[in-house]
Amino acid sequence: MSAFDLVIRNARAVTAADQFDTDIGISGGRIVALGRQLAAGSQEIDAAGRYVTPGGIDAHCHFDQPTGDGSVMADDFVSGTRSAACGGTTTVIPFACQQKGQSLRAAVEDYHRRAAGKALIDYAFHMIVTDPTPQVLEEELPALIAEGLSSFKIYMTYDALKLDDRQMLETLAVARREGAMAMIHAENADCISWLTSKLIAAGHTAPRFHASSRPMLVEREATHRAISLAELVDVPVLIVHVSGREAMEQIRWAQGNGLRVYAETCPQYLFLSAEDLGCDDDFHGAKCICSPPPRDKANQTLIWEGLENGVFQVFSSDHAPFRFDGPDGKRVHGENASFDKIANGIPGVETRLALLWSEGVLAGRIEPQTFVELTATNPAKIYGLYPRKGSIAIGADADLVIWQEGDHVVSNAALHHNVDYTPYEGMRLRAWLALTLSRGEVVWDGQTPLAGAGRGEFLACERPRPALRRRRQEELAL
Ligand code: DUC
Ligand code: ZN
Ligand code: ZN
Repeated sequence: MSAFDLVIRNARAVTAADQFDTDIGISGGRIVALGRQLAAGSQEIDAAGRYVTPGGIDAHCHFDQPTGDGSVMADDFVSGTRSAACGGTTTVIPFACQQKGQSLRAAVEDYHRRAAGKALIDYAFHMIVTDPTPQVLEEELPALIAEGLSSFKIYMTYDALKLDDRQMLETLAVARREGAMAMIHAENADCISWLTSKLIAAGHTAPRFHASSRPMLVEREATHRAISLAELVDVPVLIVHVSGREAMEQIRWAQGNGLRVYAETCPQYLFLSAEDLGCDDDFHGAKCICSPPPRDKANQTLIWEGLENGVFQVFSSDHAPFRFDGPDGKRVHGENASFDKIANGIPGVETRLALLWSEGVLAGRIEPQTFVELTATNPAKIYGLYPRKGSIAIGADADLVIWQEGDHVVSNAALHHNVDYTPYEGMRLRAWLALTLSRGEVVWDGQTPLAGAGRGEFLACERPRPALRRRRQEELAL
C-alpha cells in the first residue's frame, strides 16, 4: 500500500512566509507531509522545480446573484466555480444578497439552493445587508454569523442596496458584538446621483461618463466616513474594491493611526483605466463599467505600491458577470443605454491569479510570498477559513496550484466562464496555470476542467482572526 494518495514531487512551494523545495504528501484530501524524498504515493505529479502556491481564495465574486433590474448574471455556481478552478482558485466567497423587505435568512436559504449540487470547488458566503430591521439586527444576523456566515457587505450607494449612516452604525455594532467582518462599498450615493443627473441633462450618456459620475472624491468621502463610523463603533472593517490614490490615502491614514482598517483591490484597478470606457459613440466601453471605475495609469502605479507596501491585505476579482451581447447583460436597458443603466461589473475570476503572478511576481513588482498573502492566506484569516484554507501546511486542505512559466496570451475563447468577453483579451502574460488541485483532486490539468458539478462543499466560516484577537484581548482585560 502506498504511503500517500498523491505526492507532488520537486515543488518550489511558496507560503505567505517562506519559499522552499519540497515534496508534498497528500492523503484524504489534506496535506499530510512536507519534505524531500517522501515515500511513494498511489499517484504522483512531478512539479519539476515549478512554483506551487496555495489554491486561491477569491473573497469577492458574484455568481447567480439576483439583480432586480432585469439583468441576469451569466455565471451560476457551475460555470463560475469551473472558471475559478481553471484559474487556480479553489475557494470562492460570493454574496447572499438581502432584498429590501426580505428577511436575511430567506436570502441566505435562497442562495444555498442556488449553490447546492452545483459548485465544483469549495465555497462560503458573505451576506449583503440592505434592510437592517430590528429582526435582522437582533436575531437573524447574530444567528447567521454563528452558523458560519461571519462576514457581510454594506453598500453606501445604490438605492436598492444602500444603508444610511445611522443604519451603518447599527449594523457595524452587530459586527462588533458578534465578531463578524464588515465589508464596505464606499461611494457617496448623493454625489453620484447629482453628477449623473447633470451629465445626462447635458447629453453625456456614453459609457465613458460612468467614470465622470464617480470621481475619486466620491470614493474618498465615503471611505473616510466608513472609517469614521467604524472608529466610533470600534470595530474592524474592510473597504472593498479600492480604485486609487484618494481612498488609499484615507485607508493609510487610518492604518497609521492604529485603526483596524483592511482593504481590498482588484485586477481592474491595475490593468484597466478610464480610457477603456471608450469614446463618445463607443458602446464597447460598457464592457469595462464597474464601480468604482478604473482610474488612470498613475493610480494603477499607486495600487501596485499599495499591494507591495501593505495598504492592501486582499486581492479579489469582484467577478460580476454580464454578457456584452444579448438582452439581459450589459444591454439590459437597450442598445446604447445611458451609462447609469448599463449592468455594472466585469468578469475576472479566472484571470485574477495569472494576472497578478505574471505582472506582479514575475515582473518583479511583488514577492511570491506577498502574492500568497494577498490571494490566499490573508483572505483565509480575515474571513475565518484559516488554517484549513490559505496555506501549504500539514493538516491544511490540499488546495494547490502548479504554475507553468512561458508566454500566454489571454483569450476569452480559452476561458471557462459564461461571459462573452474578457477585458484582458490579447494581454501577454508570463505564466499560466498548469494544474489546480482541490482537496487533493485535480480539477484543472492545464487543458481541461475535470471536476464534476456538486463536488464543492459549503464552508462554515469561523470568526475572522481580527475579531478573535479582540476577544482574547478582552478576556485578558488588556
Ligand atoms: N460592487 C461590487 O462589489 N460588485 C459589482 C458592482 C458593485 O458596485
Ligand atoms: Zn461593491
Ligand atoms: Zn462586487
